[in-house]
Amino acid sequence: MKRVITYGTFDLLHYGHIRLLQRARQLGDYLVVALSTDRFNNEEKHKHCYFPYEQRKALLEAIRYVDLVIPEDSWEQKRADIREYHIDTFVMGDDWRGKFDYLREEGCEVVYLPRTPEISTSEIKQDLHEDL
Ligand code: C2G
Repeated sequence: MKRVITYGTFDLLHYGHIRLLQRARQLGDYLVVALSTDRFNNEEKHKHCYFPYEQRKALLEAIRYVDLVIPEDSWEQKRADIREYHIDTFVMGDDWRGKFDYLREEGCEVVYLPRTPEISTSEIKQDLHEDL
C-alpha cells in the first residue's frame, strides 16, 4: 500500500483543493491530510479561517479521496509524520515548490502539483466582499 500525505488549511473548501486532493490520492492508495489547526493558522500562518478546525476536518473527511485527517500544529512535524504514518509520497501544490525537498532525506518522494490557477480562498472572500 502506497501512502501519501499533504498539508494545508483547506478553508472555504473549493474545487482547487478538491483537484489537489484527487491528484494526490491518485499517486498512491491511501491519503493522509494534515490539517492546519486554528492555533497554527492564527499564530504561525497568520491566516484567519472562516471555518474552525472541526468543521474544516469534517468537510475533508467527507471527501472520497481522503482516508485520514490529522492536525498540523507546527512547521516541524513533517519528518515525524512521515515516519509515524509510513508515508511514501509527500505532495503539495507547486506554490511550495522546493520548500520541502529536505523530506527526501526521510526516504520519501516529494511531489509538487500545479495549483488550480483561477481560484483561491482569499479571492473568494474578496469577491464576496465586493458583491455586498
Ligand atoms: N491549492 C491548489 N489550487 C488552489 C488553491 C490551493 O492546488 N487554487 C493547493 C495548495 O497548493 C495546497 C493545498 O491546495 O497544496 C491546500 O491549500 P491551502 O489550504 O492554501 O494550504 P497552505 O496554506 O498552502 O498550507 O505546511 C504546509 C501548509 O500547511 C500548507
